[in-house]
Amino acid sequence: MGKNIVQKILDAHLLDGELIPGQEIAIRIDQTLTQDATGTMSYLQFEAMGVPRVKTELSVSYVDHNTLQSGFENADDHRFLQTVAAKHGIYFSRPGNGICHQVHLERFGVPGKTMLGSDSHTPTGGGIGMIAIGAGGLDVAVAMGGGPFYLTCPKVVGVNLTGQLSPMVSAKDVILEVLRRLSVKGGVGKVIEYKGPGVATLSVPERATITNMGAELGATTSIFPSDEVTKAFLKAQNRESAWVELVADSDATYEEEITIDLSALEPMVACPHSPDAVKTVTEVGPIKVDQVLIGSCTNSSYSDLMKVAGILKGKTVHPTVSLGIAPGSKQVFEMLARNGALADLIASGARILESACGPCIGMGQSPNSGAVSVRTFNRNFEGRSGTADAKIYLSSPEIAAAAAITGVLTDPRELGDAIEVAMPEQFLIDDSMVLAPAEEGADVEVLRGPNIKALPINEALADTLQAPVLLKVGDNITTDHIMPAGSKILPLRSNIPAISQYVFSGVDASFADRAKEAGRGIIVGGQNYGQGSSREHAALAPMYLGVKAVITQSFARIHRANLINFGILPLTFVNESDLDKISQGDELEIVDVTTKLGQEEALEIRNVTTGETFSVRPDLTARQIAIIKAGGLLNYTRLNA
Ligand code: MIC
Ligand code: SF4
Repeated sequence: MGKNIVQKILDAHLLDGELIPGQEIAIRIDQTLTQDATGTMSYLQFEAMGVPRVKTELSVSYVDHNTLQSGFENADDHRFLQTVAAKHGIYFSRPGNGICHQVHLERFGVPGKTMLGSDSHTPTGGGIGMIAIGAGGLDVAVAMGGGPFYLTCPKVVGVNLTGQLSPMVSAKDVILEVLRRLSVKGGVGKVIEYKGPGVATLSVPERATITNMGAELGATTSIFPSDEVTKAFLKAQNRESAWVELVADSDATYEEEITIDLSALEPMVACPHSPDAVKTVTEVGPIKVDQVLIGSCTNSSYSDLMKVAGILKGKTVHPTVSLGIAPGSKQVFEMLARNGALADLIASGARILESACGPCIGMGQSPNSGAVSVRTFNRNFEGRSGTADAKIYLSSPEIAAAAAITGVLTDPRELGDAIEVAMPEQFLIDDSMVLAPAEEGADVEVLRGPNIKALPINEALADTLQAPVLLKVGDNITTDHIMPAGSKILPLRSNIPAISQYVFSGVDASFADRAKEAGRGIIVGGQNYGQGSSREHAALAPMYLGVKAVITQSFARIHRANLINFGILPLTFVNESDLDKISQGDELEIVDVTTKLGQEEALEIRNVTTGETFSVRPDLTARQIAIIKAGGLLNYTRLNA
């Protein structure tokens, strides 16, 4: 029987299990990437494993999230990352070189390979035909040490692309259409594989925009074929030898299929506060815009910014709009500078920002109170911008540039002639900001500033779990709710005692104090708990505060895996309505939990406060049960070493 691309790559990397959707499989990981905000923990964990050199084909450590350096903390983190990379065989992409996903696509991505990244937008690599998956830093550390990556074998959704995008309609509109149809949890347990005649009409950076934001579907990853377009992109990056052809067999099958006619798409935006609240620009109408931000790992490629420059050329930013532009990489930035497009951007009044994540993760450029901000980014969760009541719309670069000039949300087709940008035949290649590791790691001293604190280690699971419900929340709680980012909190990513003070701080300011006082606790939530980022701090910091279990109606993939990695029990209600049987403050009890895990499909929980009982499902594999019992993956790895 014919295979789709996902089956081909997984098959070639399969170490354990069978490719049957829903079953746990283990795969070999060829490449890893980390970024600074998750990387410090990941490398501390890697060090704790005692492996001298990474065992992957390629591992890269990027610094892109936290480059404000408003205190010594970030700079200390960067120095730690640089030295730890040199010691253990990891390439180091210096701050200034660009956003991890953009740089990786340009300089390192290889079709047909697997990649694990400690960032949820790692699937950007699917644009070049990789199986690129976002995971917690600990999973990435294990992969660097040569260990397998365990995942639930996904279903494969075939997205058949037909037709061709109309002028001023872009790749962003394609992924917004997918989000509109499937929703932020529509991709859970699935990989989205793009196919059909429309694929050949999309460039690699356009494909990467689509696979990047596939993360917002909750999908395991997304992937495009590797074809002549991929080959031309790699050739233009002087990397033609990395190309292999990768297409689905003609009789390949898919668990689900949908068709998108590219010709029928219109300019769209995701409205506040969810990436799937998608409407056409016409439907939303000409609302007043206060801020426009262009960049992020979704939309900061050379062609994206050339289109923006084309639209802004000879125009002035509207007097009531603040326009910020962050090129995705040094390559993009330098090419714009050399060809004059940067001058057009500057002349228009754009505020040029560093090649980094910046405002996407709340590091600067928070908009004014109540602002409408149009951004080419991938997430518009409430508060993520740093301004609690700001309203963020996610759009293509074309829409963003149009709004910057007119001051209102504008269909870019109204601006007149479309801007066409051809893919360059040759990108500007200069890898001087990527440092190769030392030949002899033993000679390298790892430099740790005072911001690098020891890893907290969990205790083994107790036989009876009795704890108070510290917090009860609703649906679609994001990791930004659980462990916020932003310029005050991000510098504390390598300091768990300090950062844990901010757990749920935007939801309930007294959470951390309450947890510390109780010494242990349970969190209760609704659907899709933990959606969004891969940050394991959203599990690690609650663990530090004594959280033992999270009970919800459903979980997002990466967060659930992170909970297990840190020894927190992820439980789902057998009857979803039992959520109503719990109030914040209730004392819950599970007796003989260590014995029952693995023996019984459902566990009984007694609400000690009300006397009621209800059932929950752990849905854990034997390996995951062993990890939880040990108090997390690090303890488990040590026990089994
Ligand atoms: C994000 O977009 O939320 C981040 C910041 O890139 C995170 C990683 C992190 O929190 O460090 C992600 O998406 O995984
Ligand atoms: Fe950086 Fe934003 Fe992309 Fe996350 S989503 S990697 S913060 S640019």
